[in-house]
Amino acid sequence: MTTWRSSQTTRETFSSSTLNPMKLESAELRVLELPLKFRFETSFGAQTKKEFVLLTLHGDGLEGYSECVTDALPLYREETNRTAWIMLEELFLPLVLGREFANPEALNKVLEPYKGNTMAKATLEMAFWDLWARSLGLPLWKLLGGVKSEIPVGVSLGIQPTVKQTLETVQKHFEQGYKRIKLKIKPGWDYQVLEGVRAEFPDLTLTADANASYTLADLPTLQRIDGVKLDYLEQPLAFDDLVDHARLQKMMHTPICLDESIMSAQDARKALELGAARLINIKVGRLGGHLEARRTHDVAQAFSAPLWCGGMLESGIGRAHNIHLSSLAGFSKPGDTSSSSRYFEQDIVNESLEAVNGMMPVPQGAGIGMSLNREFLERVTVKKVVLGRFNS
Ligand code: OSB
Ligand code: MG
Repeated sequence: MTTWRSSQTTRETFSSSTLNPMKLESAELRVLELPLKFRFETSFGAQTKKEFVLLTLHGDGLEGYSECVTDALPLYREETNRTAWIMLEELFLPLVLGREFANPEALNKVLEPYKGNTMAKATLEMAFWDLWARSLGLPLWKLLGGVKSEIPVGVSLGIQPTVKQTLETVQKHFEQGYKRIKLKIKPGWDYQVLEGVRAEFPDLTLTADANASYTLADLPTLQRIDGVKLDYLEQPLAFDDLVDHARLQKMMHTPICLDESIMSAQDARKALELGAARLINIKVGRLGGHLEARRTHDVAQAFSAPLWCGGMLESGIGRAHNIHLSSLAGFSKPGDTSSSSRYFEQDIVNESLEAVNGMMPVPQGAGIGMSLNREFLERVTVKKVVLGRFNS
């Protein structure tokens, strides 16, 4: 019987475990379309629905679930729903179906030679973690080495038509107890709105996310933003840049947090070493899965850099994965995984994921602790394929 003395003990025990090899028998890929309750506008575009790929893995009479964080278009990073679907259907799933894996490390070895496509890879790895954790009868957070039973969360608020509307939505979420408010900004919609919110909410933990929409030519604007007392400024410069971020950080007091630029634990190490960022936004779906997310967490901790868990407007499946990961000790700042009911009238899971006073409980059931609402799932499915049932 294993005892849970520390996250390290948990990691070693289960990373090397061959207790429960899992044979992957078949997989189901779906594209789902969920209407959003609000129009979500960022510097790269606006969306009114969440279109995403859902993966179910079957093995040992159990199911494991994950969702891919890609969107229809490559506006955040390069991958899209279609590229992820192709990589999963034509390469990654055929490589693993019919095979047995001792643990997620063994599964990842198969994916490792293939460059990039971290969002597609994460989808497979995350579903495997869920399935494997269910087969062990343990909640995912324990296997990952989590230490918290609830996590602090904030909200990410899209660009509003006016400053007045921004103040209203900030007020509403502030009253709901969210621990941090992040505002999306873009050139032409930045200092004025941030300053307006700061004037009304002098003590609010406020941040801004530019989603890569500035360059060093915008330095005068960025230095004005530096006066708003943001907790941090997220991804001001290009999605693939570290060097200019390091230059910018030298010219600003506000800590820079990188999101898009960090695709691996090595990227985090390089960014922190260069001074391109002082904080990291971890997204398991961007980093290629829980193992790489955990390595990124460990790198940030080694640099004493704060980190937090981002979101991509996930349904209850991806949201639950994010919450389990956020239970690790290094997630010192509030994440973006707010209540599911903020985003969707109806989620695809039966369990609720609701924050109370800015604290989100970590699900305690086996795996991610989520079950699918089958009837609703069918209604929102726009494409479906089953793989491997006859060739394993
Ligand atoms: O940059 O963090 C981001 C949503 C889609 C794409 C990128 C980002 C976001 C968010 C929303 O900020 C976070 C959430 O509420 O899930
Ligand atoms: Mg971001």
